[in-house]
Amino acid sequence: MVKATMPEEHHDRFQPKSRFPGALLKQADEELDGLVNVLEKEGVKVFRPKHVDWYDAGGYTAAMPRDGLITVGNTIIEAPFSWGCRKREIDLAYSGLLAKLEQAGQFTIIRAPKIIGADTIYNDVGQLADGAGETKHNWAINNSRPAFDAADFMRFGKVLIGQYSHVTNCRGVEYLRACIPNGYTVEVLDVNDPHAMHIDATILPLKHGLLVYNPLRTSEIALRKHTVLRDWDIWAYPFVPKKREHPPLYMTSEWLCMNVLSISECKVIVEEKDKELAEWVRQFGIEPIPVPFQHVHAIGGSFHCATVDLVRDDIAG
Ligand code: DAV
Repeated sequence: MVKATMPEEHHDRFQPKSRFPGALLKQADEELDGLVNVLEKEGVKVFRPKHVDWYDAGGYTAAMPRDGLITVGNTIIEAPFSWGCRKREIDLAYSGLLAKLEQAGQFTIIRAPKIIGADTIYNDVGQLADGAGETKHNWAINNSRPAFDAADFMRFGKVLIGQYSHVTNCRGVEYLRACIPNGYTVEVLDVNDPHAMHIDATILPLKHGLLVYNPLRTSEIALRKHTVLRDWDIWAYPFVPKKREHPPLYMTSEWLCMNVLSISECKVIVEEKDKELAEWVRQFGIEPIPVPFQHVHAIGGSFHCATVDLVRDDIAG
């Protein structure tokens, strides 16, 4: 899994009981607080996860809720993670909040199914597993049980568009289809990404009717096959993202620059150093809100990964 999805120079970090550097975490915490301030100023109600000592608990982080939870209408679905070290993430950091939302009658929560017996999802990988024939790569997981990360899917009105990846298998897609409320569907995008893990540095819906895609991973032709996107204005990401040394991107590619957070039809939160992107979105009547976030990047994601929206104004159905 690590070899398939992480930048090679950081593979040795991915060991049990391997801490992120303390100074980096401190700065990442400050950046997260800064993001919360900005969101609240913009009128967004923000919940934070419970603090968990992941070193003791034997996990990784709960800083990326986009991977573990997806909201579809009034239903919040917990992802059946494939990574062993992530299986308790929602339980330990988010279950209190989920229980409150459920008790308030606002949401139905579907918790991930328990795995009975040994988890065999990594057994005999390296060749296409049974039932994975429609996918192209030799994924790091087989199809022995449902697995997906929520960040492999995005919702466009009543249609969820997703991808197969090193963490999402065919049974995972079927499981998600079975969980979503009536009237919603799941479609799989044709993505060419041998390192695929999460679709939110591959497609970026900036607002209703306007989508940016990563031209190394997918194409306008592939996107237009999805009826919901037929009339959208579709753009290839217009810049070549710069590689960077510090703070390190332990777990992601430089395409993390696409992992911005649209908070309305006319405002998007972008990393403060991504000045080109910030200027570029203005032509669409979108105001960029620059926020420093490079230390959070090191933990595995940017603004989209580090948040999960529960309720949004319904702009277009
Ligand atoms: O392209 O490195 C970033 C998304 C992480 N949740 C990438 C994927």
